[in-house]
Amino acid sequence: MAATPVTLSEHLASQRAHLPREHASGVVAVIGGIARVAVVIAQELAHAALRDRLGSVGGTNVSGDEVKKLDVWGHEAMLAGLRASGGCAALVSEEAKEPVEIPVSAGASALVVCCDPVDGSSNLDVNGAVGTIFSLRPSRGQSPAGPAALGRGTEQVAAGYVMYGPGTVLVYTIGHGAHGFTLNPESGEFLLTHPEIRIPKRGKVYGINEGNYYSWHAGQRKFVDHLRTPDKAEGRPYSLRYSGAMVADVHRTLLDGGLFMYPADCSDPAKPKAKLRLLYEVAPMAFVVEQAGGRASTGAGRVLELAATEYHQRAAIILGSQDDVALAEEFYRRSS
Ligand code: AFP
Repeated sequence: MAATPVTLSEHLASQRAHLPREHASGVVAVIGGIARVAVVIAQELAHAALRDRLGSVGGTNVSGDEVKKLDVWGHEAMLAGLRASGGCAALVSEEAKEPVEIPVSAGASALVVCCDPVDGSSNLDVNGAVGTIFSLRPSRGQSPAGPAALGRGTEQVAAGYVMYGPGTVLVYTIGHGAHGFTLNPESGEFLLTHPEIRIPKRGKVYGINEGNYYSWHAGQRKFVDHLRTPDKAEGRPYSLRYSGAMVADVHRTLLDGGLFMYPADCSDPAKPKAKLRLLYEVAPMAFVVEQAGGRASTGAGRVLELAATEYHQRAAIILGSQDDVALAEEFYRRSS
């Protein structure tokens, strides 16, 4: 008889001992709350075309991206879920310029959540994969709590993502490995399907928006040229896969190895411009990937050492298999 699958709640309960005591209840409550919201988001995505939820609301968000109806709805759903969890003192969201304070949950043990509720939303209208990315940081009892989100990625207590693809998958870390769960749509429960994820030391696939090739740092261009240059003995060329949704590209990289990269636009070398947001895209994914035995770099150093000074700050990222990311850094060094 097959063993009874472990639910997300059971797994979180079993991980409590690895958490600092003051955050244990908050982390369990908040990740549980995010999982409940993810079930609703998955259902809403499946019905979006039928409920007139596709398309844009006609404006741009603080990062200058076109705002989709589901971005706004996802933000409200996440805020309600975090409020109900009782463990979140403030939400830093892609869809809000300033942190949203939740004073009712404030206190020394409460957490600040940084979240992109519907990441990859330009995929929505073509029925492509999208995701939710989240990061939990201590509020340190600050009031307002939002500013506690600023600081290094190493300060994260937990992080993870939900990928809405053919199946809905939630991956989380509390700094004790990375674990993946698949939603059983019948019961509404996330079940452990990918325990202790370990990213292969080296991969065969890279993911990057190659349309930006001419704006990259010389080291980045030379590295991608290298990955594309055939060398049978070395396992090249690598294959290219790119979905336009960070969650889908990181999830593939986590399971199969290789690289996901979003380097800065270096058209003006004096002012490199990154695209992805540090607090709710780059830092949480770096935490998850490191916990799976991989590496996350800006090209010049470890992503988790970057300190955020603004809520919607951007950062470059090269993440994935240890050896592949180390080689990318080597190409940057040689070209600087
Ligand atoms: P959207 O949420 O605006 O679609 O942006 C998605 C994203 O932040 C990230 O999930 C993707 O990896 C990246 O942007 C895609 O960017 P490009 O369209 O420039 O390749």
